[in-house]
Amino acid sequence: MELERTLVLVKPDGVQRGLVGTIIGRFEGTGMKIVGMKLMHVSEDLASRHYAEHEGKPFYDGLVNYITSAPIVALCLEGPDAIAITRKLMGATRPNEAPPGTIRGDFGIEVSRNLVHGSANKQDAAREVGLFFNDAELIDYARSNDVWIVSDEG
Ligand code: DAT
Ligand code: MG
Repeated sequence: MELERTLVLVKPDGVQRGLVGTIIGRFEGTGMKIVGMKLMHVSEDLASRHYAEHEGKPFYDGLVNYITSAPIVALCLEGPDAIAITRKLMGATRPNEAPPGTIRGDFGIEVSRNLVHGSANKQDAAREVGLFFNDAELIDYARSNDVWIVSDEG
């Protein structure tokens, strides 16, 4: 399995509701490695670049208002298949379609307050990690238990 990096955002509702630890814990629990993490405000400019694919859609203005309305926590997670694993833990975009056990299924009700972002594919992941983190903010390090999370024997 190829080592991937992906962008995760705990959106303003997750921060406001005190769910940062719970949400990060779900991702950490898999063994994915946190290689970048910060509390930050998203500017209008960053929001419009991050959500460029949605520009012109009916929910776009609301989406930009929401993501810029209060602080978020941005994370870069690393691991084999990190993009798909992150999306699986998040659940479907609409919380009412996200199964129990997923972040959106367990903590969300409405699509416009769905708590968490995760990059959709490799191309988006590379672009989005680059929007939220500079090189110095992404830390390469080993963990003593890495061999108990991913076998080097294939
Ligand atoms: P995802 O966040 O699961 O990748 P997406 O990329 O299709 O979903 O949309 C980005 C965000 O936009 C999504 O998390 C919530 C919001 N959104 C999507 N569709 C919406 C809709 N029909 N009404 C309101 N907000 C919506
Ligand atoms: Mg998306």
